[in-house]
Amino acid sequence: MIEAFVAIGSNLGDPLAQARRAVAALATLPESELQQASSFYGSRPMGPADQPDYVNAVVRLHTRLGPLALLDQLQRIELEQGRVRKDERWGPRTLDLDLLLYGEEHIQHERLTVPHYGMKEREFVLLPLAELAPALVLPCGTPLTDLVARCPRNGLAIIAAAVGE
Ligand code: A4P
Ligand code: MG
Repeated sequence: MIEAFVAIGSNLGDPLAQARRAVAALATLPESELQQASSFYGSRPMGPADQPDYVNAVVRLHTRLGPLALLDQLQRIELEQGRVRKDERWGPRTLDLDLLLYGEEHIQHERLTVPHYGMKEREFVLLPLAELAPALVLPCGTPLTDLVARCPRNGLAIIAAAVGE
């Protein structure tokens, strides 16, 4: 089994419910076991400010799926749960599932970059990840604690307990 970490992000409709549904869906992935889910965090939007705050979380999986098969599964969940119909047209995506880490692997594929390109600077990824794996060392050799120490919090706050707690 490979240990993988997946980031969840949502900022539309009922983002907390959306994020909880995502954890439930990730618990049913084939050839995989959900090990742990972080608390749910409220976060200010990175990028354009004229959008609602996000709910973010991270989960730890053990999986036998290859990285692209896992990405396929994440994108299937995004499609099944992340899009809502508004006035008979597809609304904006409400769920983002990013593969942060896949074991120790560095992956450069047209569909997949692992470690995820933005994870080292994003408080809404680093803090939930540190909750699950405080002693984690990234494949590049950087301890997660170093990244957390230098990352501004931008108002990040726990808004709900982890699933199962
Ligand atoms: N792709 C490549 N590598 C990966 C990976 N490691 N995991 C490709 C997942 N996908 C990966 O993704 C576009 C393509 O990236 C996919 O087709 C896949 O093959 P997408 O999810 O369709 O597009 P996106 O999410 O709009 O783009 P991107 O660049 O992933 O956006 P970000 O960087 O994720 O930003 N603010 C807060 N507070 N919290 C958030 O969660 N999220 C975003 C989205 C902006 N601001 C935010 C948050
Ligand atoms: Mg994304």
